[in-house]
Amino acid sequence: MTMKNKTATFDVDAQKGFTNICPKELPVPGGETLAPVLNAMADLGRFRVGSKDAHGPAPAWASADRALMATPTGLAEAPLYWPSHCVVGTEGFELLDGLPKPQDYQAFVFKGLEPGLHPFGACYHDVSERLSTGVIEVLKVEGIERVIVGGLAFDFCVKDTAIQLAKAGFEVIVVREACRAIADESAAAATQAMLAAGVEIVETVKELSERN
Ligand code: VGL
Repeated sequence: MTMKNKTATFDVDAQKGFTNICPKELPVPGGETLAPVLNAMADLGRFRVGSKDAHGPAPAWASADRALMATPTGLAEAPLYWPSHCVVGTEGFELLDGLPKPQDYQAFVFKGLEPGLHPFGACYHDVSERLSTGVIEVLKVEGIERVIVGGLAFDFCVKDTAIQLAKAGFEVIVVREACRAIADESAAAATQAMLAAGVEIVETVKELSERN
């Protein structure tokens, strides 16, 4: 098998709720621009995986007070306050225009529906990483060894998904131009955490495509 045959790509939470299209949710600067680069990234793999934040209307962690954003809730399984975002059935729940529909991916994860659980990584439904979403198992059954990751946001859901995949034994590469971050400070911390977990970070799809 060629390496491409053993490679999956993962579009993490590439949703309108993380863009300026939905300014009352969690707009990540530049988030709305990612569809073309995620589509180019997908050409590097055989198996394309996506995830969505799929929240209900009134979860325990939601606060309209933006001053509370990313501050602790005291809840172990929903640790930080966020403005309500990616509510099932709203525009913020939709994938970015230009991406495939969820049903056109090879595997797709919906996470965060349970009101008391706000996971970041797409591999587990819970923060304590006990309840698998099944995506690690699917990738293993498919013979995938390497996962290339992009999406929103670099400093939260992309970071945790990449680290979970690395812990599960995959070679993980995050493509920086295929991600946008909520804030510079958390992006710097996320970079350090991913490197410490053995995740590789490259700048562009092009440099990866020229590698093999
Ligand atoms: C995310 C903050 C809150 C993300 C989700 O997808 O990175 N960040 N919920």
